[in-house]
This record gives sequence, C-alpha cells and structure tokens, in this order.
Amino acid sequence: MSGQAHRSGMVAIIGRPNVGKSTLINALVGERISIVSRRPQTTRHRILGIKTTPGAQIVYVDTPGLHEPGGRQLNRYMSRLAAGSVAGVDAVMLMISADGWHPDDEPVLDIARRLTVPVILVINKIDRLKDRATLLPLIRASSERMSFAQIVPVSARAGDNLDTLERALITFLPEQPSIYPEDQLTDKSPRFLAGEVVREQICALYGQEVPHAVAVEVTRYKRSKSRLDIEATIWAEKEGQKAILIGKAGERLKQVGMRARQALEKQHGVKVDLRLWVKVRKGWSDDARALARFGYHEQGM
Ligand SMILES: Nc1nc2c(ncn2[C@@H]2O[C@H](COP(=O)(O)OP(=O)(O)OP(=O)(O)O)[C@@H](O)[C@H]2O)c(=O)[nH]1
Ligand SMILES: [Mg+2]
Repeated sequence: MSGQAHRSGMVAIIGRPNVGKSTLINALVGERISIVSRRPQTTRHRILGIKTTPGAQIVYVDTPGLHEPGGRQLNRYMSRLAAGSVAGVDAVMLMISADGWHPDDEPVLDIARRLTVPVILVINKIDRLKDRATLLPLIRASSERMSFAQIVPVSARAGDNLDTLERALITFLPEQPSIYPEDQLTDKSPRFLAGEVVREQICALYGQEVPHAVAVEVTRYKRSKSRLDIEATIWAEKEGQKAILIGKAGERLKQVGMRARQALEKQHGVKVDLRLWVKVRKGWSDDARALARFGYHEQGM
C-alpha cells in the first residue's frame, strides 16, 4: 500500500535442534543462506538472512538449535550463541513442530518467557499432518503456555503460509529505513558460505557421529571472472573419523567434493575447482584455541 511508512528491523528464530529454523530462513529470504540437514545441530553460527521488499526490510537471525547446556566447548558455544542472538532484536520467532510440544522445547520456552519483545510462535511442518484439524487444539494449548504475539502454522519446506508470516512479522518492526543495502542477502562472506556448503554435504552423506566431529576450514578462496578456486581442510577429531571421511580409495571424500562443487557452481554460476583435505586435530571441539581458529569465536555473537 502506498503512503505507508517503511519498516525495518531484526527478527531472530529460536527452537530445538532440527525443528526447521534454517529451512524457514532460507525460504523467507528466497536463497540458500543457511545449511540444512536431517541431523540435529546443523547450524553452528549466528547467520543473518536479509529480505528486502518494497515496503520493508526484515533481517532474520538464524541460530543453532538450543539444547541443554554442558558437554563439549562447541556445544556450550552454540547454546550461548542461540541464547545471545535474541538480544537487541525487534521480535523473536519461537519454532515448534506441528507434532506438538516436545520436552526439548522447554528450555526454548524459558528463554522466550523472559523476553520483552513480541514472540511469534511458528508451528512448522504442517505438511506432515494427516489431519489439519489437530492444529486447532495445538494452537489453543500453545496460547496457554505463554502469551504469544501471534501464532502462525507454516510448512517451511513446502512454502506454506510464509506470506502470512512475513506480513505479520513486518507489523512488529519499527518505522525506519533499511539497515542493509537492498541487494545484500547475508552478513557472511562467500568464503565462509563455501565452507558451509562442504559441511552440508558431510551432514548429508555420513552417519550421526562424523558430522558432529567435523569442522571445515577454507584455506584458499580465489574468484576470477570465469572460475572459483577453493581449497578447504576438513578437520576430524580422531584418526578413525578421518578414515571414515575419506572412505575406501578416497571414494567417499570424492562424493563430498563432487556434490559440494556442484552446489557451489549452481550458486555462483561459474566453474568451481574444489580441493579437499582431511586432517586430524584431536579433540578440537573441546579446545578453545581450535574453535577460534575454525571460526567459532565469540566475536559477532
Ligand atoms: N516435512 C517437513 N520437513 C521440514 C520442514 N522444515 C524443515 N524440515 C526438515 O527438517 C530437517 C531439519 O531442518 P533444518 O532447517 O536444518 O532445522 P534446524 O532447526 O535449522 O536445525 P539445527 O540447525 O540443527 O538446529 C531437514 O531435514 C528439513 O528438510 C517442513 O516444513 N516440513
Ligand atoms: Mg539450522
């Protein structure tokens, strides 16, 4: 509508691991910014996804899934990051699954209850419901748990009801000009995103244990007009994991490299030369110095 003031602001999303937060941010922004996998604890960083429309700019803050604090330093880092990401934003989306409230949603709800900004409950994965009539009792039960500013059922994967969600979110933003240039989609560098594409393939191709033990360090990122030249080291925690990552005669690593290269070529529209190495750094996920080196530092929290 013409004559309406321009709105702009930040909206964070919190929720238990694997509930679909990154899928939603990508769908709302319309670009694959944050990696997605069927394994919990895929997202490890605070990642901005920026959506600019004619009347508004929404800066989405994707966060790692919240889980019980404790465990390795990497897990503690991820929990702190998720909890810290709600500071200074204009609204927060709390995401649950249409299957209903889960015990792992409780720590997320605890954080939400302490917020002073509007909290919008997003009920995701409604495409999995056999009978949508079950949504009504879930919505009713949810509004008894906390006073949500709004409750919006969606399917992040199928793109269901996302326009309603976007319109609702804009109403919670302050009237002000855009925060970021209108063609900017994220705060992360192409170099960082390339490492994430490699990690996404590792999440997709290996069993539970390996992705959790892996960090990707991009050691070379060189873009020319017609090609992109990338080298990255995949850091494992143990020799055994390194062997699994490489596979017999290097077959599995070749798969990771091939799929990551295809994804990068699609994203960038140029030929990509991707070289991967696997190295071991014992216990890196519980080692503060290694974490900082691999990009898990408190800066930018
Ligand atoms: N059926 C269905 N699956 C979904 C939907 N949204 C996400 N998923 C799937 O749920 C899984 C987890 O999605 P992610 O977006 O990585 O979840 P996340 O909350 O970001 O997970 P973490 O980063 O680990 O906290 C993936 O396999 C997605 O394809 C949805 O609306 N419907
Ligand atoms: Mg995620």
